[in-house]
Amino acid sequence: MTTLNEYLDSAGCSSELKELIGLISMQAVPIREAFINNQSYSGTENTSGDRQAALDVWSDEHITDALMRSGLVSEIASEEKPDIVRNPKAGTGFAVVMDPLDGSSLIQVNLCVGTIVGIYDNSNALSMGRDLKAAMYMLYGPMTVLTVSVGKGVYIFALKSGVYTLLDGPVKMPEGNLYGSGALKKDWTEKHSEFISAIEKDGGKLRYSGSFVADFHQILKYGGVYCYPATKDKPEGKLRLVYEANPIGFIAEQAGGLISDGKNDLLDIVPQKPDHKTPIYVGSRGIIKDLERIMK
Ligand code: AHM
Ligand code: MG
Repeated sequence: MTTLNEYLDSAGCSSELKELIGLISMQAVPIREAFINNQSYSGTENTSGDRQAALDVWSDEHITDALMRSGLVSEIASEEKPDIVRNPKAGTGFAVVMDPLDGSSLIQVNLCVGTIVGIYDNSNALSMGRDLKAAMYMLYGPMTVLTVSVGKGVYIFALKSGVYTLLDGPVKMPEGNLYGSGALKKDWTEKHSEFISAIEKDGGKLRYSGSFVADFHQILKYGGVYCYPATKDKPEGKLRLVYEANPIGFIAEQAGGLISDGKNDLLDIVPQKPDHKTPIYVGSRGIIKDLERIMK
């Protein structure tokens, strides 16, 4: 059985990148342990105005602490913090972007949530997604699973007795028929409604949990599309380019899929600010191409 370390060696990762991916992936253990004592809301909001769950705050502080102590990272941009955290002493040039706990409205109902992370090696957390050196997410489902790409395909590992071992990969996203869309239907734009109707006519099967990372994981494996669209009142949508779209988009593209705002490949957009929001459509290549035709 190939371990995560063995895979990263075979993919030609530097020892620093391997150490960083290893360190982040192992934070799944304490985060999982923390679920039981962090079931409430914290009474605070993040910069996007979302209510923060206690586990959002706990995971953010926990991962930030581990990264700062490692001395491996010079910039950390987190969905749960208004400002980028800097460590001028770090000499490696890694910048980490993260959503420490995505899908946090599902914590109290014990549905699948996860941690999304992107790694740049240019000391700049506000880079476009295409410049990512690596992207990964840990899913806290029945198993703890790590999906990772270092720009050489996508691989999935499962955590067993403290070691990540290969479960699947290289993963190729098929042209499947799953779809899920966020936002209230009454607020959808005409073009978005047209796109969803076309999918439904084609035999699309609805799957939407409210956890982007978990919803994306099934699109990665089965194919289809996850959307959080622009709405009539919020043209920029809800989700964030830096913490959510870029790492997931990088993984989607590495698996043969695409990510778009309806018109442009999101991986080519330079973030204007840490909490830059964007409409998101991510999934199978053919469906995203159809979407872009409809949205034109
Ligand atoms: P979070 O990072 O605070 O959890 O917010 C992002 C989440 C996504 O995981 C999910 O797809 C979306 O927000 C769900 O929003 P809604 O409840 O409006 O459908
Ligand atoms: Mg999120």
